[in-house]
Formats: sequence, C-alpha cells, structure tokens
Amino acid sequence: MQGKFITLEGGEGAGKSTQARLLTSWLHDRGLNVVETREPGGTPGADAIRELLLGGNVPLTATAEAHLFAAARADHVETLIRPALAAGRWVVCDRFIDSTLAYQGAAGKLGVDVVRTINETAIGDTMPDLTILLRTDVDTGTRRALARDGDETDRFSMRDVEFHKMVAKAFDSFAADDPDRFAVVDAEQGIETVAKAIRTAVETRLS
Ligand code: T5A
Repeated sequence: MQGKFITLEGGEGAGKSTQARLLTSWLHDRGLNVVETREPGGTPGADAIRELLLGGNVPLTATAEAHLFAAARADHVETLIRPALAAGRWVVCDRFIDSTLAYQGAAGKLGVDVVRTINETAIGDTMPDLTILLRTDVDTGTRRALARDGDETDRFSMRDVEFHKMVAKAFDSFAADDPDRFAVVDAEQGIETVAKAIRTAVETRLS
C-alpha cells in the first residue's frame, strides 16, 4: 500500500524542523515506517544544490534560483520521496513546493504561476497528502531563528521584514485555496501544544 506524504510549511523559525522530528517519532511509535527529510536537500544531489542556493556566495537571477530549487526537488522526489511512498513508507518533509511558490513566486516576484510551471516536471503527480502550515508572526519566527543561529543566517532568511510578510501572506492564501490539503496550526503556542495539534490533524485527515 502507498505511504502518506506530509509536508510542513511556514516562515523562518516557525518550528518546522522541531515538529518534523516530533511527528516522525510519533508516527514511528505507532508502528509506521517513516522517513524524515527536508528541502532544499534530502539526497546527495539535492544537498549539493542546497549548498549553492543557501551558501550565498554565488549571484543568481530569480529565474535561475527557482530552477535550482526545482532541480533539487526533482532529484529528491525521484530518488527518495517517490520510492519511499511506493514502498509503503510515510514521508515527513520540512518544506516542499509551497515554499518555492511563496518565496520565489509570491514574495520573489516571479509569480506563482511561473514557479508552478517550473516545478511541474520536477514533481509530476507527487503532491503531499497533507500540508501542515505552521503560522507565526514574522517577529516571533525571526526571534526564534536568531536565538538559535545568531548571525549565521542564509541569504533567504536575511531578507527584510516586508519580504517575510509577503511569504506569510502567500502561505495563508494557499491554505485558504486548498483546505483539503492544508491544516493550519497556530505555532505561536508552546512546542508540545503545537505537536498535539499536528497529531490531531494527521489523525483526522489521514487515518
Ligand atoms: N527556501 C526553501 C526557498 O526560498 N524556496 C524553497 O523552495 C525552499 C524549499 C531554507 C531556506 O530556503 C528558503 C527558505 C529558507 O530561508 P533552512 O536552513 O532549511 O532554510 O531553514 P528553514 O526551513 O527556514 O527553517 P528555520 O531554520 O527557519 O526554522 P524552523 O525549522 O521553522 O524552526 P526550528 O524547528 O528550527 O525552530 C527554531 C527555534 O525555535 C525553537 C526551536 O527550539 C529552535 O531553537 N522553537 C520554539 N520555541 C518556542 N515555541 C515553539 N513552539 C517553538 N518551536 C520551535
């Protein structure tokens, strides 16, 4: 039987990595075979592209950047996500296509439709069964990320507040447009409360 594909989305410092780890462990305790992964990255090829994208040393046009996120995703989907799902494993992924639509499409001004087209062949029909949108104020997320990383931020997280507000607005509109796929969770709450809300969403939507 095909496994289930769950993605976590949201702005910087929303708690995606923390919740991906907790969700993976909870699913594992329920006897499921789970693979936890993240974007950009997740395979050796996609991790090499991640270095190029987040390292910040190579100037790239917005179009080139969007194609690189899609190239990393193509490798990730083809060599890790799709085979895992076909083998009946569940996949928990920290960021996926909605991040590219929000960052490069809506906030980066390439436009959501252009970025969606760029991603079509990378993804094929491998779309998440459930996307958890972790909602935080931009200030909260920035504070959390700064407390964790200090000054060591990548070139996307360094963009200004207005950029991050556009990203947040885009995520909200994707969730409003596709309520069957998205579950919105208030990530201003404590870590355990957020984890519980995610587990409820998974039980309600995927059991
Ligand atoms: N990007 C990515 C694009 O532009 N396009 C794309 O297509 C894709 C896929 C990736 C960057 O690339 C951009 C977006 C990003 O800028 P990254 O290093 O992978 O960068 O990091 P992010 O995905 O941005 O994740 P963050 O590092 O910002 O944070 P998380 O994963 O959301 O948060 P997490 O779990 O690490 O938590 C941050 C801190 O807050 C605490 C944690 O303990 C940690 O210290 N925390 C909480 N504190 C209080 N209450 C809670 N509920 C908390 N939850 C976590």
